[in-house]
Amino acid sequence: MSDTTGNPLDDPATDPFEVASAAADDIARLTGVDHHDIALTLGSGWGKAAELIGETTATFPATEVTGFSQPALEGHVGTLRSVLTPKGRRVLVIGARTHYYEGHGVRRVVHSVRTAAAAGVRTMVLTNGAGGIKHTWKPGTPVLISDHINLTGDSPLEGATFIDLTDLYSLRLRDLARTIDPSLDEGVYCQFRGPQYETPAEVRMAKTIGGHIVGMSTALEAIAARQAGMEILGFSLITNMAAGIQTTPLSHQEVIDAGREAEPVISSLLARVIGAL
Ligand code: 8IG
Repeated sequence: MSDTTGNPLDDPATDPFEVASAAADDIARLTGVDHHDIALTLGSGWGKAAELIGETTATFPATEVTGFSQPALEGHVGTLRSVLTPKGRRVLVIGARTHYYEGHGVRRVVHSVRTAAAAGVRTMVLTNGAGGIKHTWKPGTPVLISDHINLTGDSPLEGATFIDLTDLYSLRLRDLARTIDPSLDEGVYCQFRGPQYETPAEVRMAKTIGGHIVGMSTALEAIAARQAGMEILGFSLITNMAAGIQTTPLSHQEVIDAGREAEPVISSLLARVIGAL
């Protein structure tokens, strides 16, 4: 089943959808909930939303679930939880993102999305911290993702799997989010491989090709979510102006600080949006 890493996803002979199905069984056992309706991946700055969505009925380390990796980064909590909303909907909150730059391959990157799908989820909410290209976006601004440009050169799809990505970030769900906060702006998310931030020239390129947000996650996850037939809502928290847009150098600390400051506001926004789903 698995090679020396102990993760079955690292064995090319393993079917990633079977691993996701085993992971969904683990989640059903650990939560006592055999079907989740919504999944929410928490990126930098969005962590407090989980408490506001509803009542947490189970919390456990992601490492107890088949195929999940240890978190690479402090500030990325490796926890999964099951939350019951006031409307009676079950939300799987994923605080355990595996990033592409970790170098474990795209199967591990999208495993949480495929697991959510196997757990019955139909609505996938993806959040991240990211750099902003629009000058009007100050650090701490939440924005909707309207579309993406995948600059990783990779894909979660294997073989001749031709998948339509029109309306990947559901217009219906973006409109619904704007009924909660009409001031929400939106933009095109460019996924770079990372982990280095962009050069100013790369940010100018992203802007020229139609990008407004630069990040290191989400696009590959959204592709996998679409493959699984889920409806997708994407939010970026602009934690910094992209390189060259601001004059000062980027730092991870700046990202953490902006996230911390914006957290109460964006978490309540996210909770209200999820309440309306
Ligand atoms: I937070 O400026 C965060 N993540 N690629 N560029 C990229 N990813 C990011 C950035 C950024 N800020």
